[in-house]
Amino acid sequence: MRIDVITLFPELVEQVIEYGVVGRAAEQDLLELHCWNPRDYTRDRHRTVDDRPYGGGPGMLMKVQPLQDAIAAVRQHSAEARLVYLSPQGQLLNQQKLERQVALGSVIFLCGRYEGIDERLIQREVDEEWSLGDYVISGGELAAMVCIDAMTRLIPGALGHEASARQDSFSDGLLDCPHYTRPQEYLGDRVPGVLMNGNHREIETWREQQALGRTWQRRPDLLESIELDARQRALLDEYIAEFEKTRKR
Ligand code: 4FN
Repeated sequence: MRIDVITLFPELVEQVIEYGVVGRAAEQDLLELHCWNPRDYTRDRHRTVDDRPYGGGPGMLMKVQPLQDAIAAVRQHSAEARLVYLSPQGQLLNQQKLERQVALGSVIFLCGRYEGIDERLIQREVDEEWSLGDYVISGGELAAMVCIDAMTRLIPGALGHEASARQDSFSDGLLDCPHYTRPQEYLGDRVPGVLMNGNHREIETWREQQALGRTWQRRPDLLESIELDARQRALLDEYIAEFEKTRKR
């Protein structure tokens, strides 16, 4: 899979292939990352990449011509790729959107800086707008790096066998169950007994029930987009009944 990134900070974005899962995927040529700096497409002596907003006001915008030329240059290599602008106006990103994009193949990420880019450029060039969440950040680069990490994990062969199995369990759309490691007793708190008894069927059921219950308690919005089977429904009902009981005491 090829990912192109248009950014004023290519050295920042390229860091993402220096470490961990993404690093190994790049080494194995499962991921090909290319950065394009609009500054390399400027035509003035000062290599200007920002410009003033019409209508006045504080802040600058990204200058149109260098961006336009950088986009044209990427398009020569990735003609068919989707161009995604990372911006707070975008659709909130989730695992499903990332899965779809990986299935489609190559993508070009456009990273904003300053106050963003000219609206006409968005209309002409941008296929999709994605947002990581509702907070102010300084540029789209960290958002692009999150997308690159999350997408790489979905490339077949990028994860080892064990991590791949874990990934599959994430894609059921539920939150994770709680996890425990040594010591068995930490500041007087003991590890749940079920995890110590070696009965793997029972452990699996407990974990699934915890995942369902915690999703119900902390992210009920996630449950609405999942179809629970009868067994899961029963496990969740039992969790809820137990919760209501201990709440009254
Ligand atoms: N951010 C908000 C409202 C208005 C502006 C911002 C903001 C970087 C170029 C965009 C932000 C958030 C999630 C990219 C935020 C994202 C960005 C993202 C982003 C510089 C202009 C800017 C109401 C969300 C707080 C700066 C809300 N996911 N402007 O952050 O690029 O991808």
